[in-house]
Amino acid sequence: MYQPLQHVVLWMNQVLNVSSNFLSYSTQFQTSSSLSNTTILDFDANCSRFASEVNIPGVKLHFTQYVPGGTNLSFPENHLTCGIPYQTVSSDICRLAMTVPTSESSEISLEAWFPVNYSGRFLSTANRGFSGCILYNELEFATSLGFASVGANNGHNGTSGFAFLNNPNAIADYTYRSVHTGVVVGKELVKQFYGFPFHKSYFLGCSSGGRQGFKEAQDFPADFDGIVAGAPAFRLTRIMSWGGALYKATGDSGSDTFLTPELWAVVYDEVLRQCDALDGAVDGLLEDPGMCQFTPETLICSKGQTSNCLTGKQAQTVRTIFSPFYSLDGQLLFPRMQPGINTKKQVPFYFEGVPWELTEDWFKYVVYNDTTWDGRNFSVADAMIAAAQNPFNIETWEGDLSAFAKKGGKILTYHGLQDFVISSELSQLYYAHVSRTMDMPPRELDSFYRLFYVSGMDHCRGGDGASAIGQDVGSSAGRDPNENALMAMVRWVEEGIAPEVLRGAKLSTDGSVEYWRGHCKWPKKNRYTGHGSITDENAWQCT
Ligand SMILES: [Ca+2]
Repeated sequence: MYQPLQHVVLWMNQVLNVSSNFLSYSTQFQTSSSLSNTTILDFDANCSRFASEVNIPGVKLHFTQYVPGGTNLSFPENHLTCGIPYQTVSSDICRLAMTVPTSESSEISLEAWFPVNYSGRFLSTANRGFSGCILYNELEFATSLGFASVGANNGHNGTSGFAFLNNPNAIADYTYRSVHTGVVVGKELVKQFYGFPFHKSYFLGCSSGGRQGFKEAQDFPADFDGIVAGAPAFRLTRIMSWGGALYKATGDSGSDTFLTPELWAVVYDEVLRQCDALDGAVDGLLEDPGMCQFTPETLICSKGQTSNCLTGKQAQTVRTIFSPFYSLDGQLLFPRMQPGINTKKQVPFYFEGVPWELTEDWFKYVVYNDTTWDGRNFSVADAMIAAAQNPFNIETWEGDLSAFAKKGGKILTYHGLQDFVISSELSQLYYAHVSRTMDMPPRELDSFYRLFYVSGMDHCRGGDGASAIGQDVGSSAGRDPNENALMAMVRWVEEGIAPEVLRGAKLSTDGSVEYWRGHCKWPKKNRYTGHGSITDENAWQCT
């Protein structure tokens, strides 16, 4: 057992600037530049020494590395498909890299990044897609805010689903075990490294990571005090099938049902013409896509018209995409793609005339264990087989969050209204499911579970609107809880002040704020009051 050193405690006190009032420590902390050189040297030495002192059964620590703030850290061993070859680290950290077994024949790669300017808070990052990738950018985001953070590789390396082939252990790691194992180990490492335990525990993730956050709330309610989960991939098998269904709707690029990027641009203009003003403001953003019952038939070519218009078959393609996806026996498999995705700027990969890679991977490597399965043959019958299979309950659709709520846990979830990967309607379906399962109306769910829709946000980030809510390293206008979703969660957990709106910034390319907009807490919707500039957040009202 690592023994806390006197100077560790001393610099902890220096960093935290607290003594007896630890729990009331606010969301502010000192930057490492205000620490003395002696403190940094001690931290560096402790980081090096820790490699021989860590003692957790099963954990194989490969190295520890002191990383001074400003270092551009490269990851030569990171799988190329992960797309994170390097990461600038803004604060002084101790980096620990290890493997941890998850069964007799499986393991995760785990990294722990422990900042000098530790706020006393633990945080787990998550993953994306099928990725077996440690999200170093999210570790940087969290450590820059003072969290002692961990990130794991989901039990495999790279973004392909190939690792799942005849390998239930890899699927179990992906579904729940990688994150949970990382949390158990990470929390113990925090205690051994800093010499005293964290006081609150947090989760940050989006997409597959959003699903991992809800999986934790459902199955391991003690793991976190606060969970920030974006665009959660609930109903994962159905997302895979929906991808197959969307491809079948468009057909191959040569088929008469297919729309070119030029035609998708025409469709987007028509969506805005029909629905942009429904929220009171013609600003290129739909605040409430639920009000948009899009009629693509207005785009059918008039006699003699040969461009910028659709055939009847193409209009059917668009109508199918903006309609729910049903099973053979009439059950809802997946909600519609919400209107308002900007298909003028970017045609979603579902519409590109080839089967979506993840759909093919899921059916090849999980559903059928058949590497010859061809996404062009996808049918609704396949969707039903996949949904019934639901390995390790990856659907993450449990509606009872009472264990998590009872211990005081909080969930803040957000979903972009321009999300072209996971329909934003999925989040309100899950919200309604929890509401009915727990017999709680929204005003009671508010005590522990809040959903915010973010207009003009693509999948997890980006988009045309005020989408920088403080969810990742490139989507933050500040550290203040009023401008940062993660710090808003901290304030909710530690001070009991829950966010009524989630403020988002529209960032220009140089990172400056063009305007703010307050995103409403579901089921309220944003509406322009008609008074003041459209880019003035006070000109909008949640009703
Ligand atoms: Ca609008």
